[in-house]
Amino acid sequence: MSEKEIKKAAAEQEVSLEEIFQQRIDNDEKIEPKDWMPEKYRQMNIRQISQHAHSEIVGMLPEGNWITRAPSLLRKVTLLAKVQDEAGHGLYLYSAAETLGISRDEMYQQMLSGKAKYSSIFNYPTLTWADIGAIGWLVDGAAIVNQVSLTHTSFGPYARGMVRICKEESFHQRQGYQIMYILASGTPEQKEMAQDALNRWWWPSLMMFGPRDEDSTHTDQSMAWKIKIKTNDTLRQMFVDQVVPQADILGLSIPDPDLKYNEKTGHYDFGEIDWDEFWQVVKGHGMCNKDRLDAKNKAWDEGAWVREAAVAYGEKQKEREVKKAG
Ligand code: BYC
Repeated sequence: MSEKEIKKAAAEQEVSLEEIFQQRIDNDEKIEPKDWMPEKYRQMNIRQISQHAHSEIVGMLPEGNWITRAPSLLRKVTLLAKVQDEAGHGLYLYSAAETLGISRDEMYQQMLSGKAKYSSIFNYPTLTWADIGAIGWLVDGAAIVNQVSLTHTSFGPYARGMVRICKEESFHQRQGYQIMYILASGTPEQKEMAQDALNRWWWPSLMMFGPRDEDSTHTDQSMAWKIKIKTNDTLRQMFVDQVVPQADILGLSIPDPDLKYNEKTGHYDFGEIDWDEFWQVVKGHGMCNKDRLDAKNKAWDEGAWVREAAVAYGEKQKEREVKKAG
């Protein structure tokens, strides 16, 4: 609904533009880039989509770290494909955010300067091959829970991007789970490696869903505008309920003494997350925050000649076309 159309509808119904916009959201209509939207809706989408894009791009680093050390050619090819998929996800997401009127350069600079956030999970190191299994199983598993719900988000380009991303994440989750399965059913040392990776990645994976609902800044407005479809705590619980039986199949134990199935609620109760650690990581003081930003800045600086060459090539092509049309 363009500005002209929404103004007409608002005048006819004698309500504000915001009310018509809310009616559209309540009717599950998708909001498209050229539609009228409240400025805050635009900004909230830019924030979430660009942070999501940065997470995909920064998320390539801990896994990329293992491409040269994958234990077989098959594992190497699979990991390479996965890491490449993450780059693709970042690109779809930057494109979706660009339709809201911000340039990719601006978003990217916000990430490189540390102004924009990316998921806390990527500030933890990948110490062993089992970490690649744990990331696929838990991190991509958590991402799927969140992103399946986001396929119903109200902003059209974001919702459509999520459909494809979820399909690819599903392959990522399976490759991770398969790595864990092989290790967990291998030698005692391999099983120990898998358990160690689960011990280190469990709590950070739960933190991916963000602060508790009562501490979340954006949830209320985000839910009202259907930018978010489910709250942080609801998604976190869905993830725990999904993963506990998977850990049982692996014969691994989840590092939480308070984890227990609750007959009354039909869900697993779980222990308290270390919120101090979460906020430390979010504020830039995690184990790898500095390394990640240094690596992205280095790649940006060293890639300057590629960008310059691409622009020069584009200009040459254009000149040639003009001459041809001539
Ligand atoms: N890490 O009001 P809240 C992937 C921030 S990629 C860092 O609840 P919101 C993958 C939050 O930004 C996974 N910061 O926020 C890639 C806010 O700060 P600002 C990425 C966090 O937005 C490669 C403040 O805390 N997925 O899976 O309503 C390989 C208050 O929070 C985090 C997405 O981005 C965090 N974990 O809810 C493998 C999904 N949590 O912005 C896998 C899309 C919160 O006011 N995003 N903060 O300065 C979302 O669904 C939501 O943005 C969140 C947070 C649930 C993450």
